[in-house]
Amino acid sequence: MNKPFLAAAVLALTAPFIAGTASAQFFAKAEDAIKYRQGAFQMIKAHFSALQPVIKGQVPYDKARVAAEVSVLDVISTLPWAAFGPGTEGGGALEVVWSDTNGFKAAQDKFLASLKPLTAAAQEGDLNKLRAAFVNTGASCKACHDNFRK
Ligand code: ASC
Repeated sequence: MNKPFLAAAVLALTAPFIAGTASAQFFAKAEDAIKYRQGAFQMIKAHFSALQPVIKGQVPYDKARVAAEVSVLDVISTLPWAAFGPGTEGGGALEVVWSDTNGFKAAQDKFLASLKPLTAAAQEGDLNKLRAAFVNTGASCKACHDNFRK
């Protein structure tokens, strides 16, 4: 394989990642999109739950660790949504995800917006603010599960 061809091939394969992380057309099969979003939600759950002992006062508040955890959440919270493209119905998602796209988008936005005060509290190092923001984010998780998940 000559070099220009290889470079073009690599670009063609990686372009979807560059153009739009997890853009819907990246997934070859619906099943791939379902697995991707479920994996992303598992990571979100793991990193959100990691804050719980701090929130509950079961471990001492370590500002740097919490801030690092929240910055991971800020990134991974953006990942699942593009994997709910047309034709990827299934998994744990209710049909309403695809029939009420505005409602689903609003629920996503609420979750993403809830991370802003969480991030601010984590950077400030204020445990009381962190607690309030954590509860608010958890409520946005639950609201979306109640309305859009089986
Ligand atoms: C979690 C988790 C969720 C949310 C939700 C909040 O820790 O895994 O899905 O909080 O249960 O009500």
